[in-house]
Amino acid sequence: MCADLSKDTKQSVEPESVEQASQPDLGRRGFLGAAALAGAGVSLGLAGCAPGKTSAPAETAGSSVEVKPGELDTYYGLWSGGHTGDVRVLGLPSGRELHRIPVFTRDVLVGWGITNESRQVMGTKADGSLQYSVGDTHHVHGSYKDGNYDGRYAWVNDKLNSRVGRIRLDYMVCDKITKLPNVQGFHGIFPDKRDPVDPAINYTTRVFCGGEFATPLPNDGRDLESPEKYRSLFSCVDAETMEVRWQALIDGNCDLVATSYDGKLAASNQYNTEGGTRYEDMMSAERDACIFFNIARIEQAVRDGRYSTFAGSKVPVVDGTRAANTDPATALVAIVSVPKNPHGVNASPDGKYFICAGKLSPTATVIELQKVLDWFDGKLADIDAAIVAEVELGLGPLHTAFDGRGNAYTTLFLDSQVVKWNVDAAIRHHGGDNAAQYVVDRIDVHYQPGHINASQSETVAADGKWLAVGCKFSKDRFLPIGPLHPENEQLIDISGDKMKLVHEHPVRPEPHDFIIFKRELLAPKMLYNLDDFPNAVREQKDAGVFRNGKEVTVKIASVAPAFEPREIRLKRGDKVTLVVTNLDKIEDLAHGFGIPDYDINFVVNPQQTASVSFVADKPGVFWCYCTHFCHALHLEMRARMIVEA
Ligand code: CUK
Ligand code: CUA
Ligand code: CA
Repeated sequence: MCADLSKDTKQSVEPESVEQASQPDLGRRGFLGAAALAGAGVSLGLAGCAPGKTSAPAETAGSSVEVKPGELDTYYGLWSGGHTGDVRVLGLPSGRELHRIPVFTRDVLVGWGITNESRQVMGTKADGSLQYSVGDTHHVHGSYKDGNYDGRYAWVNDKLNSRVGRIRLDYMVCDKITKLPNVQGFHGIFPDKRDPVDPAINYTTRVFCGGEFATPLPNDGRDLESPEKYRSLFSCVDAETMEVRWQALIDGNCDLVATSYDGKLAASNQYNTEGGTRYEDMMSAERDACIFFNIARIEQAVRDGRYSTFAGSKVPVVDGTRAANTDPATALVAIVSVPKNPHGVNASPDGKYFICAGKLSPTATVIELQKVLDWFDGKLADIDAAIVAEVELGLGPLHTAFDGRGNAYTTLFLDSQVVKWNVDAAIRHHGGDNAAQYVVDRIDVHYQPGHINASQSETVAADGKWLAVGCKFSKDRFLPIGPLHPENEQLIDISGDKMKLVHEHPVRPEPHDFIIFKRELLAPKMLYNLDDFPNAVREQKDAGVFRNGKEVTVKIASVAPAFEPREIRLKRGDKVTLVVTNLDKIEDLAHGFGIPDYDINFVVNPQQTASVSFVADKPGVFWCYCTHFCHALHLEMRARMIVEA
């Protein structure tokens, strides 16, 4: 342990020696082929497993990461849950998980996917069953105003079934889910930060969604064996209505998405400009691209009727393919060349640059926003001249965060490191100033980091305090729990010149991206409002069993520690809708409603109403009970449901 600590100390005190030890010989290793990538990943993985190699404890004693019992965190974090289909809410710097917001998949804790209200948001088929039961969230981003989060909404993607979920941040619940037509592998998502033309609209009105997997369009069984006809779509979703406003047809694919601070551009890195349908084909070209969408021009094209549609969708589709966009005067997109299979595109908080990480290239490419706009305006002849730096960082660069002081922090998946580098110095270096040292610091993380984000990173208020890293492998960092390891989330203090690893915690796989913002930017409501529920049972006297033939409505009011009514008499075969309103007005006084053998359980928060529908197909006595501890007489809080044979 002491040896490990000394290693950590060395890292922060003697940077040169660490640089020497960890700086990859980029000139020699250069670009990685697919085989090299796989090989390097495996060998690094095994090295990480060697006993005694790592496990340096977090420096907790006296460090500012500690949030004492009873104290509150100073930042919120919104984390994608991964293939659990939800969003996690964390407090930072403690890293304590405060909540999980179910979005695309059922959550039996609160009854998401069980109550009628949540099923309506999730979408059901004609037979009443849920449209989808699995999901895969990767990226979550908040709505903006004046370049900072405004606490209204967050959006999250479902890569598996190409859905966008919107979360109302006042109640921290998902209120809308939109399915993107003709899209498979919906991956990157980013809201715009203001309107591209109307300066009065200084807040988010659009959400951009990148389609990662190209398919035949429409994907209905035709063109299966014609990969040259496979295309993908970049979609724009209206932030308020959540309807898809338009889509842009592109060659190759989209991966991640970023937006400019002036609202004019949305960008997506493309790793498969080859249009390959086979693994090797996607890595055959030396360079791929970052595609920039000119939002004002695309929306003008839609207004002018310059679009087509695909069968099964009324959404206007503009032509964003290479061949159709060679003339800058009319182009809807600009395509900047970046090295082999990039991953991640991030907009710097000064509003000037987009940074694409190399993944298969050890580089980051810095693209200047103004130069891309100049190309559209006919002032820059070669779009690739928008690249102002392409610098070597290390092996497997994936995602980049910012501290608001001109530094970028990029994860190096293969090197298991975070590299801190100075963007201006990188630009000078690229411009021929070999003396410009752009790498400021490196730190080992454990292990193979994917996403990274800093407090307030992609806002005008980037504050350079904390950096969180989502490590995809935890290997030996935690007690063994069998074959499926947790992932490792690490927290780095970036307030000083040197990065300092201060905390880590295991997390159930597998989150990807996240945002961290000041707690003042969010003001969650702690009670619901009965007026928001048209079906609310407003008073105890309104409760009861109301029959209309075989259709029965059961209206239940809950006031701790009792339900009203306490007896529900039904006949076998009744079609029942059971509505529960929690009339308690006290914060934190939630009730649950579980019906044995009917596969029903859900939570009703103070002043909330929730309902379920079922057929009373099992005769007998069913003690419906409160499943959420609410009162000393919580166990007695029951209603007897009688189903007559
Ligand atoms: S992707 Cu997961 S590490 Cu889906 Cu954002 Cu890069
Ligand atoms: Cu109500 Cu427990
Ligand atoms: Ca490629």
